[in-house]
This record gives sequence, structure tokens and C-alpha cells, in this order.
Amino acid sequence: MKESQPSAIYLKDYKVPPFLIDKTELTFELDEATTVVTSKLHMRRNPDSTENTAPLVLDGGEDVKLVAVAMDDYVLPSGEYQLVDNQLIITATADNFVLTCETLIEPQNNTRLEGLYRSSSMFCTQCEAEGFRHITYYLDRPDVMSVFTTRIIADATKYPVMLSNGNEISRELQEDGKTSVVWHDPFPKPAYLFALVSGNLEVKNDTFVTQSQREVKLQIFTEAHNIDKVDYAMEALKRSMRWDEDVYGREYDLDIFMIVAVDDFNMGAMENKGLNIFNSSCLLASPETTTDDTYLRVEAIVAHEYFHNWSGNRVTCRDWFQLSLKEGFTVFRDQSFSADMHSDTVKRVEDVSFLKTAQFAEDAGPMAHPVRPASFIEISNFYTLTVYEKGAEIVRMIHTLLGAENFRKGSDLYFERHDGQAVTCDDFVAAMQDASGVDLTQFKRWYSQAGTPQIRVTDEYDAQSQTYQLTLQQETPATPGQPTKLPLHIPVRLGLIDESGNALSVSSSGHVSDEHLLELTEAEQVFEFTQVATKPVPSLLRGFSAPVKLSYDYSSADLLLLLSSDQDGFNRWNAGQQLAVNELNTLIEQAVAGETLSLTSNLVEGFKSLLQDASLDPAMVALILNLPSQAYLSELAQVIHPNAIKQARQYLKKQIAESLQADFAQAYQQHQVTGQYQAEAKDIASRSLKNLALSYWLESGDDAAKQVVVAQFESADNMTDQFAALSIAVHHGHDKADDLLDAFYQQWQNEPLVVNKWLMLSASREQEDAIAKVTALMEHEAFDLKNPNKVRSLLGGFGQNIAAFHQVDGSGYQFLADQILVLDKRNPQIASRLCTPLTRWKKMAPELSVKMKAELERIMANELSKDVYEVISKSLA
Ligand code: 0A1
Ligand code: ZN
Repeated sequence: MKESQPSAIYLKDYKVPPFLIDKTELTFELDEATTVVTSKLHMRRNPDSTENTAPLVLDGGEDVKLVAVAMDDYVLPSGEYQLVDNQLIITATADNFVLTCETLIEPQNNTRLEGLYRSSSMFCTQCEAEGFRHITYYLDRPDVMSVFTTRIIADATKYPVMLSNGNEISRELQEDGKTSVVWHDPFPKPAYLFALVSGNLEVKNDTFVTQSQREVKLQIFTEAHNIDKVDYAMEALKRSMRWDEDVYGREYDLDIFMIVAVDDFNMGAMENKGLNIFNSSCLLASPETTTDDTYLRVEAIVAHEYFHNWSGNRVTCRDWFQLSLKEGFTVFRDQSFSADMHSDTVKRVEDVSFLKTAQFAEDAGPMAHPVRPASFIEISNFYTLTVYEKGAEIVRMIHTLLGAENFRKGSDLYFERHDGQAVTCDDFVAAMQDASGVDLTQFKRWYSQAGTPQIRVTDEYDAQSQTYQLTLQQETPATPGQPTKLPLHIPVRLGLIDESGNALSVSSSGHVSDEHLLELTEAEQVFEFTQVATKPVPSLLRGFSAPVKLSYDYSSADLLLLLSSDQDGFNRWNAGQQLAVNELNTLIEQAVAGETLSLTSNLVEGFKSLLQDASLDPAMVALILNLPSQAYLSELAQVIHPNAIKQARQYLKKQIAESLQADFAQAYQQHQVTGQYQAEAKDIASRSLKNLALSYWLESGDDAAKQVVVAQFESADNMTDQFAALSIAVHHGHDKADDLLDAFYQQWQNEPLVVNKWLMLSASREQEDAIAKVTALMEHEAFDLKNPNKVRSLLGGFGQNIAAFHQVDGSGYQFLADQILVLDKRNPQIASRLCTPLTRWKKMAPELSVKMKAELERIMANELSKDVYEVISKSLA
């Protein structure tokens, strides 16, 4: 263990910066050995700060070597500054001055992928959240906004493309043969939005004409072999630009917008001003190499980063506790965009399913934190599902409470009021409140209270008076550091349905409608409805109008009714899920008790009628027929028995498959897609149902299905179908699974993104000696520990390998812990994210829980990065 442990920083300690930087002039002399960075910072004391004698404290990193520092033209001797804990401290300063720093860095040795580093043959940067300090000394905090001018000097024969934020203002050949390019970004920005890219890249050009008729140049850069895979991203970018104008009135502000794809990247993508940098896995797409899911992901991420230009860049965060200000809002914006481009209901189901599986688990675990955290040790650990996805749900609830029109007034006011500022979540809510007149005082608790609220609903119908009463009780469970919670302001969308499935138009507070918005604000509240002609079945929380766990004692018949007839498509899916969850929970109990498994409900009949209902969107049918995931069932469990969950799912799948064999065979034929591949809702829907049908069909044991799987694998003209066939073969024990896996690797070995899919599938394959197989894969030519995508694929795949990961002897956990320790030395962000499965130890069955805990303790006994230290120490607390 380390001598002194890293300490936390607190939101309550926030102070405005004592100094500001009006202008930042940077020069990079890029080189394979040592890169020289010279900065000229035009600084002044902040008039809003009360600390008017405070020393100047600039953030740096252990990887930044200071060569010289000068104030105005005075070179500071070593006695006039101090270097303490990677900070540069200068005690005596004027009120206005130019600070010049010369620093040396070695991007080629930067394995953390924060700051300036190398990916393949190029130089690139990642500065969010605190990466800029690994480039040079700076006030590396988002409330210091500065106008950047960047000069890049490099050998243009190796690095012909030299990019930074804003507009290129000059390019010249120097006497020493190097090329010098200058970029200027007129919009003040924090250092986390700075970017630089240089390399030998190809470009695809396009243009976009904005609503005020300005022509914007659009450029996407990749390495030469990938330039044929950017057309889809370019079209997605143009759709995003148009959508943001139409829906939010937001126009792009520079004359050029650039995107660069890099292979080595810790996250998905980054919204640097005018120069977005993408993980190539989130940008490149072609029908032969990319699945439908990835197409949609590329579109959503292109949109997300573009939307940040307003929600994040023009208006940014005051401090990192406010991260959800930009992320929650931008996720809400990208979700709405994708819903508009494709199917609203399908998109909502996918997003909610993800939230309920992964964010709810985070909220129930040791790292649970509010959407606006009150403290952190390492900010990189807070790019979480809570900040992003639950943050988006908060914005969605504001949208629901205000209505679309008022919400738009609120966003207009927010952008107008705060353009060019670094602000807080409170400022966002204030704009929404001021523009709409809706009181959001209590609502703001959503930002500060962690944990998933539980709502219990009971009802009573009085036939005589035709009144119906719903009682809603809310409670938010304790989370680390927050033992007690206050009631939240929760919007609950509701409809009532009669026994034949028709919507009932009823009266509530004098308002007659077939849908009502209940505003739950008390711990317990009663809502009364009149003119209710018959005893209704309530359709609660339509569209998942709040991120809560809702319980109501539905009978199977009620759920079947909602599944077949609810006017709300989302709740039809939800009813189907609930039916399957109920059945699976019974099966899990049987498995834990060592009993023979047997079905207790009429789920199969419900599924049969869905399959035969031609009026339904095939995508919705596929979503409903897709059984609740292992991860979701684990989240729901009080105590997780991974193998019992797996056994229950397999059993149910087999029962459904055998009972509906002919239906699945028929659905498979019926939903074939003809014509050229298109990543459009209709075709994606058909492919998803067709491939789901194929997996059930194979599971049914029909030999004909075996041949169809191989035929589809061999003849597919798109990756969605080819990879579906391969995964089905691998996960359903097809006797040709090995051959197909080999053939797939042979076919795609030169396409790294496809190889990553192969790595993931191979690692998730359940077989006797799975750990040995995964260990061998780490030595395979296809693997590379330096590449985050490959690490995520292999170890992520392994995490899904239930039998191997959760071995009772703890060897699966030990294997993961070993990898975490190795990776922590190279790339703490990636290492920290890999810890997640181990943090769930308290909920695991006792025999597994002790083994997980032992691995956490073993990790803890090492010298750790702040990132891993925070996650492991909080998990053990
Ligand atoms: N702001 C980006 C996400 C991002 C965050 C951190 C990164 O490096 C540590 C990189 C990207 C987004 O929301 O897309
Ligand atoms: Zn974002």
C-alpha cells in the first residue's frame, strides 16, 4: 500500500479561480523523441476572487519536464518558483502578466492516453477531464476559459496533416525544412476542449449550409485504409446539424468542423471545439464490417459530440462536479435525435433497458453517487452511467413536467443567458424554471440524492361511484454517505385500460383524458379518478417517465392484457419483460434449491400471439422475445447466483424454442430483407427479428436450423447477418462453431474492428478450459494490451462468460484482478473501468462473494493509481 493515500476533493470547497487566462498561445514542436511545448499565457488576477494575494498555482504532470519559465520577459531563476506535487507555484506575481513556459514531453511514451500521445503513426490529444496538464503547466479547470492560438511545427513528409481547434490561419515552410501551421479558435474555451492532431491522414470533404446560409466545411480524417468507411458518419453529421437547428434553434458557429478517427482511445469520442476526436470504433462503418447496432451507435455518437458544441462548449461546466450539466443534457439530446431518425419506442426501450440494467446496478453498489457528485478522488471515475444516463433522465423529466414548448423556451433562455460561461446544474434548472414558471425547487433533489427511488402502487375501485384511487408511496434507499433521503418530485405518466384493452377516458382534478400526468411529491400520495366506467388495469409510468423502480401487484392476465393492448408501446414491452422476469425468477429459485425446473405461467402463449401478430413492429417483437439479460436479472436479485440465472434463462429459452419451433422457422423466412443493405429502421427491425428467430429455431434442436445458420454465415452480404449467425453458432453449441470462428478470423484478420468482435465472442464462449483459452488469446497476434478497444473486447467478453468468470474456486476473479494490476501501470482509466464486476461482491452468493472480496483485497495491497484506488477502496469500505 502507498504511504499516503489519495484524498478526495469536495464540491463545497469550490472557489473561483484567483487567476484568469485571457489568451493562450501554444507552440508544439512535434518529434518522435522529445516534443517541445512552449506556452504563452496572458494572465491576470480574477477580480471576482477574494484571494487577491494568492500565489499562482499551475497544474502539471509527472510526465511534463519544465525547462524554463518567464514572467513577461523576466526568466525566473529556480528560487522564484517551486515544483510541488506536479504543480508549478509562483508566489510573487503582478496583476497582469504574460507567463511563458517551455516544457518537454514524450508522447510516444504516454500510455495513459491522456494529454498528447501517439496512436498508430499519428499524434493526437485527449484533454478531458484533466489531460491538458500532461501537455504543459496550466490552470487546468473548466472555469478558466481562454482564446487559444496554436502553432504546430512538424516534418510535413511524415505528418502532412496538422490540426487544432478553430480556423487555420497560416501554413509555411520553415528554413529548417519543417512546416509550421497556425490555428486560431476565436471562442474562449477551457483547456479540456483543446485538441491537436498530426499525421499522415486521408480526408473526406463535404459542406453544410446553415440556417442562416453560411457554408461550413466538413472534414473527416482517417488513416488511408479507413477512408472508405466514413460516408455514414458524414451523413449522420449533416443530419445532426440540421436537427439541432430545427429542434433547438442551434446553429454551428465556426467555418469548419473536423472529425478525426484514432485507434487508441480510452472512451468513445471527444467534443473538442471544431475538432472532434473519435475512437475509430465509434466512427467507421461499412455494411460488410459493421453491425446494425454499431451503425446506430456511430450515428448517436456523431450527434452527441456535435451537440456538445452548444451543450458543453459554448456553455460549459463551472467545475467537474457539474459534469452532468453537459453530459446529461447532451445524452438527452442525442437520444431524442435518434428517436426522431428511427423509431421512438424502440429507442426508448433500448435506452431504458440499459439504464435499468447498468445504471440501477451502479446506484445500488459501492460507487453509487448523485448525478451531481459531492466529492471525488479521481474525476475520470465519474464519467458514469449515473452522470450520463440518469442525468439524461433528469432532463427528460424536466421536459415531461414543462411540456415541449416550455422546455424549448427554457433551453433558449439557458443558451442565451450563459453563452460563453462556465455554469452549474442549478443554472440549467433556473433557466428552465424562469422560462416556464414551473417550480422546480423540490425537483432539484434529483441532482443531489443518489440511489434509485422505489415507488409502490396500490389501488382501489368503487363500482358504485365509478371512482378509482391510486396510492403511490416513494422511498429512496440509503447509499454510501447518504443514509436518509427526502421525497422527490416524480412525474408518473398514467393510462387506464378496460378488460378488453381499450383506453378509458377518465377525470382527474376536473380534467378528462385517456392519459394523465401524476406529480408525486410526497412520501405517500393518493390520486383519485372519476367517471371510471369499469375496473381498470393501470398502465403506469408510461414511456418510463421517471428513473425509478415501480411495483404494482399485476396478475399474469393483467400483464398479458397490457402486452397485447396498451396504447403505450413502451409499456407493452415492459409488460412482456415483467412476465418473463416473473417466470425466470421462479425458475431461478428452483435452480438455487436444486429442484427440477418447470414453467408456471402462460408466457409461451403470449409470445406465440406476438409472433403471429403481423400488425406489430418486428423490432418490438424482437425486443419482447429477447429474454431479460443475465445482467438485468442479476440487478434484480437480492443475492446473485450467476449459474442459477444462466440455467434458468437457458431452460426458458429452450422451452419457448421447442414449443414455438414452427413459428420461429416461419418468422425467420418471413423477415428476410432483400435489396442493398441499409441501416434504416425498417430493415434493422426485420433483421433483428429474423436473427432472434434463428437463435430460437436452432435452440429448438431442429437440424434444418443448423444448416441455415451455416448458410447465413457463408452467404451474408452484411456484418449484422454474418455475425448473428456466428454468435448463434457459438452460444448454442453448434457443432461447426469452431470452424466458423476460424473462418471468420481468416476472413477479417485485416479489419481490426471486426477482429475485436471476434475476440469478444471467443472470450465469452463457454467451454471447459475457458480461462486457458482467454489466456492464450492474450498472446494471439490479434490482441494488443496497449489498445483499449482490444482490452475491452477480450476482458469484456470474459466477463460475460458466466461459467468461467464465476468459477467457485475464484480463478476467474483472480484472472481479472491480475489484468487490472498489469493495466493499472499503463493506463489507469482502463484499469479502473475493468474493476466494475468485482465491485458487486456484496450481492454475490456467499461462496463467490468471499473470493471476489479476496481479489479486491489483493489489488488493494499494491501501489495503485488514484483511479483504481478510489474504486477498490470504496468497494471494500
Ligand atoms: N466528453 C466526452 C467523453 C469523454 C470523457 C473523457 C475522456 O477522456 C478521459 C474522453 C471522452 C463525451 O461525452 O463524449
Ligand atoms: Zn458527452
